[in-house]
Amino acid sequence: MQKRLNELKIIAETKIKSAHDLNTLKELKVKFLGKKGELTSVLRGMGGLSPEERPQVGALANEIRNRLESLISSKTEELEEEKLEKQLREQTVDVTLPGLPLTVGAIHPLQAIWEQMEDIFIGMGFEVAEGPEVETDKYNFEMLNFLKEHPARDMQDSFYINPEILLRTHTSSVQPRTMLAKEGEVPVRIICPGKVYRRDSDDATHSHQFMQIEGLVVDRGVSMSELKGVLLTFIQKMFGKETEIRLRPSFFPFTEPSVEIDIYDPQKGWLEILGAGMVHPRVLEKSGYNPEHYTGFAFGTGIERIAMLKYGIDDIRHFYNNDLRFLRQFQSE
Ligand code: 2U9
Repeated sequence: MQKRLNELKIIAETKIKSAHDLNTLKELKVKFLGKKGELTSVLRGMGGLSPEERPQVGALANEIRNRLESLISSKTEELEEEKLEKQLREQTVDVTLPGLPLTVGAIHPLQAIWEQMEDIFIGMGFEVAEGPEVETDKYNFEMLNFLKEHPARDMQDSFYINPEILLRTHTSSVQPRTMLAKEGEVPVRIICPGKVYRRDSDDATHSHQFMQIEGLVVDRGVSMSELKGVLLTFIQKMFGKETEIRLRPSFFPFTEPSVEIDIYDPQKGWLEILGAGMVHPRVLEKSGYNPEHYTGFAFGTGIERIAMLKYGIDDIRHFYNNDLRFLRQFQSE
């Protein structure tokens, strides 16, 4: 039996030493040392040995097991190291190869104008206020002094969900919400940017959905000259500090007096850019501000309109088509 064990040892040693990969090594471990392996099967015959022989054979079998186990583990280490080295050799990075081009996105021109306008007004002490796009008749029309028969209230001009609820037609609905929340506290100095919806047919200058920024200031002693100063500052920061403006009389239900503001373009002449006015006393009153004590001014413009004037864009639909040839022109903005 000792002879059989020594033979087994020599065969196993030779095979382990000449193994070329980790899988073969695993198989050899099972073959020689596993539960159904060759060493175990030789040891099963120990029952037939004399009591003197048994400890000697047992000791030899243990010695062989230990020897084979340590041989397998050192060979495993050796093969793993070889495998790793091979991998490292094959995976060397050639740092001289050209890199993959990175595609860099650009801020959408409407987003850029939105952020620029926010920055300018925040710089003049305004806060940004937001409200829902699905609005009630109360905040979209009633609180802003639109009479019941005003054409904007017509089902044909606005997207109604039911007779009381519609998609807001201007961000002016945010202002009465903010004023009511302030419960008569002053100053109110807010801008309201956001999407608005009108039931228009889309063409080069109209879209059923566009973006506005409207602003509102309410305090004691707010005047038309402050309105003009704030809006001239905004316009000159947006279009250049030499830009000239003019004010024309206009009409909005929520302001009295109302004006439209034009900027002067040497090639195109006067271009309308903003609507504005002193907040109508009835509008102040409805939102909890006594018009005997407080006055206010408000203004509004389309973000698309500002972007079209600033970048010389002639069709509003360019903003929504996501044509990369158009959008890439704003890469460095
Ligand atoms: C309250 C009181 C007054 C907001 C104002 C305008 C003038 C205006 C339009 C211009 C073109 C928006 O993009 S547009 O359709 N807006 O001309 N908006 S004053 O006045 C308010 C708002 C809220 C409580």
